[in-house]
Formats: sequence, structure tokens, C-alpha cells
Amino acid sequence: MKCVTILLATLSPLLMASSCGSGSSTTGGGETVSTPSPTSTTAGFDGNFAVSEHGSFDEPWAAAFVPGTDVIVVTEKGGSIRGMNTANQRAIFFTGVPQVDYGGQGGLGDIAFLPSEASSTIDRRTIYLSWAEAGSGDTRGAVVGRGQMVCEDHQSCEIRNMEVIWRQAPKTTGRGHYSHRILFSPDERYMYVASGDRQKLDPAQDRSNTLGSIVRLNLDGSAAADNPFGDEIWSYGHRNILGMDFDAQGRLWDMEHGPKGGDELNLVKRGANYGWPVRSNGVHYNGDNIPDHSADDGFAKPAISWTPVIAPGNMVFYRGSLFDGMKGDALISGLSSNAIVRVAIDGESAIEVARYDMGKRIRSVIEGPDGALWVLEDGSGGRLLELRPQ
Ligand SMILES: [Ca+2]
Ligand SMILES: [Ca+2]
Repeated sequence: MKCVTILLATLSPLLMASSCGSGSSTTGGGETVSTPSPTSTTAGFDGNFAVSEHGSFDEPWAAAFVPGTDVIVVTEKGGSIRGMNTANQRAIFFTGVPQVDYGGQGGLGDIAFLPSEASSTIDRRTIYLSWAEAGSGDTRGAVVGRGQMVCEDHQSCEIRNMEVIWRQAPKTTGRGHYSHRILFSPDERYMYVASGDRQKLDPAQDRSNTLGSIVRLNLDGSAAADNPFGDEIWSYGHRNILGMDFDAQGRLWDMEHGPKGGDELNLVKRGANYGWPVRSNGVHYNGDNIPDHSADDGFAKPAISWTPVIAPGNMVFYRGSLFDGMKGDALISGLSSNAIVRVAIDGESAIEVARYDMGKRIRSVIEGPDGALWVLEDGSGGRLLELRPQ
């Protein structure tokens, strides 16, 4: 296919891209039928990646590949789900998405599938979703639901029997800091759910609620039997956790928003208290001081923190080998930083080793089946990008 080089001025005046356009064929009746094909670029993002564009979404929030397949599924904050078979670019439409409380930072959130259900077709899978649920009065809170995804013809999928199996408690006013990230343990015995502080601060130090904590649950949403405090809580003193992943050693890490400054990457340990809102390497938005983490403050300290903030959208450890030397590094999507931030881990410490300027707020970065990176821009019209080595 002949590609035409164009200048994508909206991304960066220096970003040269080539548009391969759509292929076309002529039917027997003489009409031209377009077949979708991604737009490819020959260079981009500081020359680090070959970039292909796969359409745009309405406020995309999270993405996941259906295990064992080339199908990527994307949640949109307003309460819809759209998929695409990355092998042939075919769109997959979803019905049966639960009603969500949309507004502020809330709406439809995370999506997760069980790796143990991997198979070559997507016919029927367990699907986990998180979303903001309205409560009584002017309150709301995050929930996690579990249902079945039934795909009859590989072009449309229905979510059936979606049942709420966990609720953040208590529901509160406001529409911020839900967190509601879902992560299965590597052995798939447990489900970790990030429960943000709902912008209420002090509840993060109060273990009588689940705000500002990471909870560890069985796959049916009940509290795991051997949690440190005999309830759902695994760790606490968190603020707004938007990234969680296990590293190759099976250690849990979280990436959370600080206030004005003080974004944190934490190695998450059983029963540990991460200090919010007593300690933060940032300050309150009004400039009021918050003492920084210190060696003797009694709280678990971040492996690395950022001021100014990167404003994480999510975080994954790179497991593949497509990108030379990247295996084991954490990749963090950056909202206000318009970047993908790459962090190397050394024992229990971490260091930023690269920052890839993407020119837009980046909501999510995940790894595809063959090690390519799949990136969602933030907001209305946020594009799905596929990044490969140059
Ligand atoms: Ca902290
Ligand atoms: Ca501080």
C-alpha cells in the first residue's frame, strides 16, 4: 500500500506521519466499498515508536484484551463499551452495560477478564467491571460487578447477569477519587480493588471504612479470609489510586495521585499505611503544607514520587520482549504530563528512565498479546493508538 506523508500539526509540528488511508474494493455492482485499515505513521513521539491509529472513543477510561484473543475492549466513562478485533480492525458492539452515575471523575470505570479463561474465541467469558453507583440523596460510590459476556457472532457481545459484588463504603457526596481499579492476583485467587479517598481525606486513615484503601477480595467479592485486619482492607492511607499491577516477582505496586505535587508509586505491602493525608510529598491545592514523607514518620514511603505531578491514568509492568530492554519496567500513562512515563525498578526503589511525549493527555497504556503497546488518549475523541518499535 502506498502511504502518503502528512504533517500532523495537531499533535506536534515536528511529528511527521504517513497516512495509509483506507483500502477499497469494487463490488460486482460497481460501487466502491471501503474496508477499514489503520492510519500508520512512520515516525512519532520522539522517534521512539511506530504509531498506528485505530479510531476514537468518547471519554475512554480503561482497556483490556480478552485473554487468548486479539480483541481489545474499551470502557467509555459515560456508560458504554466498545471492542475491536485488532487482527482485522472489526468493531464489536456491546449491549447490557450497567447503568452508571456519570459525572465528574465518575462513570463506567475498569474492565477485567480472567486469564484462566483464555481461549481462541471470545464466545463466553466472565467479565468484571467497575463503575460509580448512585446512592441515596446526593451520594454515590464505586462498585465492582461480575457478569457473563456472551458474543454470538464475533461482532456483537451481550453482558448478562451483571451483579454488583462489592461496594465502596460509605457512599459520599462529590464525584471524585473513586479509583475503582480492578486487578487479579497472579494465581487468580484474589481480586484487589482500589478504593479512593473520595476527596474526603481523613477517611483514608480510618479503617472502619474502605475509602482510601486497597481491598483484597475473593473472586465473588467477599473479603479474603486472611486479610491483615480481618476485613476487606489490604493496605490504607492511599489517596486516588489509578494504577495497580503485579511485577514479575509477584509484588503488588500502586500508582496514585498526590494533591499539588506528590504523585506516588508504592510497593504495596500487607497491612501497610501509606500516610495520606498525614504525609504527602505534595501540598494542598490551596498551598497549605502537608509534611513530606520522612524516614521516621512511621508510614510506608513511596518508591518514587513526582513534583510536579504526572497525573497517572494507569500503570502496567511491561512483560513482553517486543520493545528491547523494556521488560520489567513500569509504564505509567500521564494525563497532565501528556506522556507515557517509564520507570525502572531496583529492589524496592524506582527511578524514572524515560518520558515519551505523546502530545495529548494519556488515559491508559496496556500491553497487547504480542508485546505492542495499546494507548488511549483522554477525553472526548480520545484515540486508540498502537505503538510498536521503529
Ligand atoms: Ca503516601
Ligand atoms: Ca508535603
